Amino acid sequence: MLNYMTTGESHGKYLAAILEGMPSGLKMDLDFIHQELQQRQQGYGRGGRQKIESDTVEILGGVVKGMTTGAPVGFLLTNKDFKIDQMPDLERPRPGHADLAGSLKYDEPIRPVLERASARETAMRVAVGGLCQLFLREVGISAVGHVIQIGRAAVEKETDLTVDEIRTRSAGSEVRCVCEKTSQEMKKVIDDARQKKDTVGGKYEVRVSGVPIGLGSHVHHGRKLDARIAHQVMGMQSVKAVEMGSGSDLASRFGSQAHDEIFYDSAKGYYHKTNRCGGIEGGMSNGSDIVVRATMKPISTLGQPLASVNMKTRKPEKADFERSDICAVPAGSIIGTAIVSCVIADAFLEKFGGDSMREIRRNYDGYLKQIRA
Ligand code: EPS
Repeated sequence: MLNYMTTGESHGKYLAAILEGMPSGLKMDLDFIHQELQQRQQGYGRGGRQKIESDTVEILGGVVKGMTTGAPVGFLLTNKDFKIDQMPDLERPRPGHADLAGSLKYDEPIRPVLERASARETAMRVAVGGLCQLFLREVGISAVGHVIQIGRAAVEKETDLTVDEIRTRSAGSEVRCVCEKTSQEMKKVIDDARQKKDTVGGKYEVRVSGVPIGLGSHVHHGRKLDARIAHQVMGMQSVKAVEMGSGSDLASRFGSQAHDEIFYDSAKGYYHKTNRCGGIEGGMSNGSDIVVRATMKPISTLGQPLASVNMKTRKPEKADFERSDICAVPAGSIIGTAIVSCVIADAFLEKFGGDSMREIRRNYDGYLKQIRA
C-alpha cells in the first residue's frame, strides 16, 4: 500500500524521498515533521555535522492547500554541507562500514559508497515517517521511541509508562532515556568513549499504542507484521538485532512465563495483563502496544582507527577517519519510530484501504463495530 524511496548522498546538494500510497484528506503538518527532523539531529554524542545542518524539508508534490491529495508526496532536503565534488577519496576502508564491500561490488572508489551508505540518509526516513505518524494519529495510533541502553548503562526494567509519558520523559533527556539516573550513566559512557577516541552503541525501543487487533496476517510469511517491522528496522544504518516484546529473553523462559493470557470484559473487549509478545501474535497485532527493540552497533569511524588495508597498495594500514558521531542511539530512537510508523501505516491501509481519510475512517469504524459485536 505504502511505498517510498530515498535518493541523495551525505554531502550531495540534496536528499529527496517520494512516498506513494498516502490517502487524500490528511493535513500536512510540516511543523511536526520538522520537529522530528530536529530531534534526529540531537542527542548527546552527536558529531560536528549536526552543528552545520538544520534539517527541514520542502514538499515537492502530493499536497495542495496543506492537504494530501492521494498522489505521491515528494520531500526535498537541501544539504548545507554540500561539498561532495571537492572531497578526497578514501583508500583504507573503515571496518564496520560499507566501504570495502561497496567499493569492490560497484567497482568504484570508496567515496561514492560511503556518501550513500551514510546515516545522513535517515533524515529522509524521518520525513516520510513523520507523515505516516500524522496519518496514524488520525486513527488514534501513537508511536514513540526511547533509548533503553548505551554501552553497559541500561534501564533496569521494562517501563510501564504510557506512550505519552515516554514521549514527555524522553524529550527531556539528552540521550532520550526516560530514567534520569540512567541518562546520566549513559552520558558518562559516551564521555568515556569520546575520551578513548572510541564509539559506543546501544538499544532503543519503539512503542506503538492504539493499534487495533488484526493488522498483518498469519496466512503468508510476507504479510506477517513482525516480519515486516524486523525487515524495515534491520534496514536502518547500524542496526544488528531487532526484537519484538521480550525477544531474546524468551529463550530462557518456560511457556508459562512467555505467553500473554487472554481476558475479556464488555468495556475493554479482549485484553491482556502482560505483553511479552510485544503486541503481535501469529504475525498479527493483538490489541496490545507494539513493542520493538533494536540494537545499534557502535559507529564505524573511530578516532583510534582499526586495522585495515590500503586498497591501492594492498599493504596493511590503519583505517581512514571521517568526521563522525561518538554515539547515535538517541537519534536512532527517532529514526526507528519513523520506520515502524511507516510499517504500521502500510498495514493499516492494507486492512482498511480507501483513497480518502473519510473512507478509511468509515471502514475502520465498521471493523471496530464488527469485532466488538
Ligand atoms: C549524519 C551525517 C554524517 C555523519 C553521520 C550521521 O555527516 P558527516 O559525514 O558530514 O559528518 O556525521 O554519519 C555517520 C556517522 C555514518 O557512519 O554514516 C547524520 O546526519 O545523521
